[in-house]
This record gives sequence, structure tokens and C-alpha cells, in this order.
Amino acid sequence: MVTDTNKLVIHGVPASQPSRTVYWTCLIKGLPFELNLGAGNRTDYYQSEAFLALNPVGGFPTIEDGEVVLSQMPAILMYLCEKYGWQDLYPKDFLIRSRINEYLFNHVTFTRLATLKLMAPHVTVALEGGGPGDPATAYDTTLREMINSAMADPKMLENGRRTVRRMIQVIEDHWLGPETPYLFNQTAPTIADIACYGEVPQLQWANILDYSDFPKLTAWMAEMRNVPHHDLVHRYNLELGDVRTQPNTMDRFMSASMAAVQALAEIEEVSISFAQ
Ligand SMILES: N[C@@H](CCC(=O)N[C@@H](CS)C(=O)NCC(=O)O)C(=O)O
Repeated sequence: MVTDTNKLVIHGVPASQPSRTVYWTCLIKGLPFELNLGAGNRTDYYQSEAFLALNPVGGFPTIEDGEVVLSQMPAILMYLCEKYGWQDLYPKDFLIRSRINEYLFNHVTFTRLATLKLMAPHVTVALEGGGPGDPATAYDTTLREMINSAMADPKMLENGRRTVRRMIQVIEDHWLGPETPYLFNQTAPTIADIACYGEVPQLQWANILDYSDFPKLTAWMAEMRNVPHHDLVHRYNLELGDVRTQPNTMDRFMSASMAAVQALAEIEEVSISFAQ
């Protein structure tokens, strides 16, 4: 599937939080990459025979770096930081690194619920297919099941709001600062901040959650907006806007995705490709 053997290939789409996290990290460090959009908005492609031949678990983000194929956003970020020695994003100090690793495991289990329990149900309501992970073929149908149950029962959205606010409270009270605006008191963002940011502000932009009663989180989000390429990477969310008072539609989803792809295609570090 690799079209240029020297270039990192990222399989993912702008609507995918962990995919954005991977390509934001590359953009921050100026690493050129090919963004492979698969079969457009057909998420079943990522469980197709062709894709499973590349990554047997399926799903995205998945990277191809020469012979190396990797999935799972935290594993991809750690790989890139190790490979290129990006110690500013992933400090060598073993205690800091352990904190970051701890966060990334928590991210996959807990912070990611921001999407599974709240963002995805509001977005995929327009997609009429019940979300990704066809039970007939998928290795993991958790995403689909969570989205479907949230769409079927508004109480599940309330429950999601409670879960996410609890998780945000942990970030506010225990992980942000105390002396700097970043996670674990670092003087600059690390891959923990970049991953966390992929999940958190999207809910405020979509008018699903309001963070004004979380002062440290609000200050952190303001700092993160200054990280290079912020607006480009989050173009999809900024275009999509409020999906609570104005329910999402397929047209809106497509035009936000297209705007994001076009913006990425305009910068020299990125080339866009599709599944062949
Ligand atoms: N824990 C994974 C989560 C990845 C994930 O949720 N990917 C979704 C898209 S954002 C996906 O692959 N959906 C399609 C599928 O499961 O086939 C990571 O951090 O990379």
C-alpha cells in the first residue's frame, strides 16, 4: 500500500481523534507524511480483507514506516518519539516518562470515553449505519455498541456526561500543573497533552460540555491553542461546530471532513492518498 517508501504513511481521517493526534505530532516536529484516507467515509474499509492484511486488528490510526506497521495511537507516538529522539515531547527522565505512559494507558481506557460516550453518538446520528465495526467482520465492536446504545437511550448520554466530567475532574485536580499549565508540571506540552487535547475540547466546540467550571483545564486549552498547526489539525471540529442544538447531518459531516482534508493538502509536509 505504500506509495513512497521513504515517507511515513498514516492511515486515518480528520474526524478521528487518535488519527489527528498522530498527525499533529508529526506536524509539530515538521515530519512529512502521507495521509491515506482509505475509502473515504466508508469505515468498513478498515476491517476489509485488504486492510486486515496490513493490520490484522483493523481500525485506524495505523502507520506504515518502511517495513514497520503499527496501530494504537499511544504506541505510534512512543515509536515516533523514540525513533526521532523527540525528547521535548517524550522526556527521557524515567519518572516523567512513567507518568506520561500512565496517562496514555488511562487515555485509551478513560479519556477516550469523551468520544465513545458523547462525541460519536452526536456525530454518527447522521451516518445512518450505526457506527463502525460491522459485527459480521470486526474484531472489536465496542465502538459501534456504545454509539448505538447512546443513540437509542438519551439516559446513556446523561450517563456519558457524568463519566466524562468525572474524568475531567481528575485531569483538573491531579494531572494539570501545579506550576505550569501542562500535564505533570512540564514546561511544554508532551505527547500526553497532545493525546488528551484530541478528546477534550472537541466537546466544548460541539456544545456538548462546558468547561467554564474547570479553570486549570480552561487555561491549558488556551495554551494548547498556541501549539503550531492547532487550527489546521482541528479544522474538522471547527467547521462541524455545535452538534447538540443543531443535530449533525451527512452533508455537514462531509463538508467538515472535506474542508479539513483540503487544508491539510495545501501544506508541504502532507500528501493525501486513498486506498488503491
Ligand atoms: N485505542 C485506539 C482507538 C482507535 C479507534 O477508536 N479507532 C476508530 C476510529 S477513531 C476505528 O478504528 N474505527 C473503525 C474500526 O474499528 O474499524 C487508539 O488509540 O488508536
